[in-house]
Order: sequence, then structure tokens, then C-alpha cells
Amino acid sequence: MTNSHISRRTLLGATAALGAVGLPALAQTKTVLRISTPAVPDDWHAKMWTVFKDALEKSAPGEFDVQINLNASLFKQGTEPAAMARGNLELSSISAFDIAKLVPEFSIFTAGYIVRDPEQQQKIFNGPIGAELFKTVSEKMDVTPLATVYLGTRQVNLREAKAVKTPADLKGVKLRMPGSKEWLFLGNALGATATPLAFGEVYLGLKTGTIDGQDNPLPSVRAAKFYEVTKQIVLTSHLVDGIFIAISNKSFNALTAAQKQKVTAAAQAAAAYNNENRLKEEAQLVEFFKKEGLQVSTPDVDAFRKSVQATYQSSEYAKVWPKGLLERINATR
Ligand code: KDO
Repeated sequence: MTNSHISRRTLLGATAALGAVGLPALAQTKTVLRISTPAVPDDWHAKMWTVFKDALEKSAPGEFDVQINLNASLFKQGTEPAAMARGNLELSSISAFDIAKLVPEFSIFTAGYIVRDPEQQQKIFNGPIGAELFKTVSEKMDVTPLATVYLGTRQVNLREAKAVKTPADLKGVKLRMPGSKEWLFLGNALGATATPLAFGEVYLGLKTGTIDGQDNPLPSVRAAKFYEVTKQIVLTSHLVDGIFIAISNKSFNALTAAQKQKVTAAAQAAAAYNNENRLKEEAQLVEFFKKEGLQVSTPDVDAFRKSVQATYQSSEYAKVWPKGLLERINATR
């Protein structure tokens, strides 16, 4: 064996050892950001996480290992806030309904017909009301909201077509809602019989008839293909829905000031991407569903609004809404 052979072998051995020990050691220096969401891959609030990942890779190359888990594959829908508080999950998009469980005053945003439109939604949460409430969210839930995502305006979507003008017409309709009492309250306030079911089970529930309908924004009805197993969309527009990109305080506090700023900017870029695309698509989807053979009907929205608002006003929820908050929301333009 010549000297050059020995040295080449030694070198190869050293490289292999580096590969086995050195590389994983390097990878460990990256901050892992695990994301869990029930969103389906084709929905904008799933795709926005790729925007988040790319933005972060650009602003902080090699510093983060962003791991995106869709379809509730890492944590069940609604269990993300607890997982984040425990430090088992870094990021998620959480709903007003998730927040209301621990921050009761937030239930004002689970009530139907409170927020007028997506533009007002952004102003509310990016202004003083958002700043005050997010501070309480951080204190009580140990997560920091970073950006407000427009999920869309929720509409009723039925398995069998039905004349629906007022809440009375939804009597007896088994309307699937996500599984928490705040969600069920909304479904019942619409006049239906609210039935809890996780998002991932809705398609089959509609197909087999264990539920008569569900409510979601039109872009999610498209992305999750609910239109394949339903015959009607009733444009109740009962909730201008929002979700909040949130990070666990444990993870956020471990970042440097520069990293905090970059993670926040990436979350805001992701939300902006979602909001822009979702709004554009939402405006076009009625035509799409009609082409797919669905009936798209407009009920007496005033009748729904009056009835739903009255139901909330006389409920336990309204009792914990801070004095003047509703007026401040209404005055936000
Ligand atoms: C749903 O289960 O109907 C819902 O729209 C509730 C939202 O808060 C959010 O969890 C959403 O599902 C999922 O992200 C799936 O789109």
C-alpha cells in the first residue's frame, strides 16, 4: 500500500466520521419550529406556512428548521394551544374559539355578525383592541399572536337542498361544528342542531349522512372538497372568521431580538399571502360551486343577524365582554 493510498483512506474515514457525527451536530444548532394545523394542503392557510418557511430561510439563512405538519397530523384540532403552552409545539394558527376558552372576553369574536368585513377585522386586530387583547392572550395562554389571518366568511353548506330564509328553516338540521362549546353555541344560534366533529371527519360525515351540513368559508369548502358531497350553499355570512399565527412563549423568549423580529415578519408575510389569495378566491367561488352543480342561495341575512345577535346578547358570553368593547369594535373602520 502506498502512502498516497493510506492518506486517502484516512481522509475518507475522517469524512465519514464527520458525516456521522459532525453533520447532525451542526443540524442541532438550528432552532426547530414545529407547526401543526388541521388545514388541508390545498387551502391558503396551509400554503402560507411555506411562505413563512421561505421568508425565514431568506432573512435568517440556516438558523431555523421549520417543520410543517398539515391535516392535524401532529396535534388534533383545538389541542394546539395546550401543546404550545407545554412546549411540545412551537407554532400554530389558533382560532378565536380556542382563545375564548382561556380568555373569556375573546368570545366576542366567536359571536355571529360582530365583525363586519375582512378589512375591519385587520384594523381591529392590528390596532389598539388587538394589542390589548393579545397581551392578555400571552399572559393567560403562554403564546404570542404574531399575525391575523383572514380565514374567510363562514357560510352554511348543506347535504340536501332546502329552502332556507330564516333561522327557523334550519330547525332540526344536524349542522357539524368544531368540537367546543363556543362553536356549538354558534351553530345552535343559527337555528340548527349543532353536532361536534373534527374538521378531518367532515367529508365522510357529509358523504354518509351522519351530519346534514357544515359551516365554513367558501375557500375551505373548495379546498376540502365538501362541494363533492353537498348540494347547497346558503350565504348566511354569519362569521367573518379569523385565525391567529401564534408562537409558544417558551420558543419566542428563547430567540434573540433580531430573530424575534424575523419570525414576526415571516408570520406577517404568510398572513398577507393568505389574505390576498383568499379574498381573491372567495369572490370567485360562487360561480365555481354553481358550475359544480350546487345551489347557491341567499337567505334573509337580516333575520339571521337579528336572531343570532339577540341570542348572544342574552347569553353568558355577553356578560364577560368588557364594557365598551362592542362599541369600540363597531367604531373601528
Ligand atoms: C373548522 O373546523 O370548521 C375550521 O374552519 C375551524 C377553524 O378554526 C380552523 O381550525 C379550520 O377549520 C382548519 O384550519 C381547517 O381549515
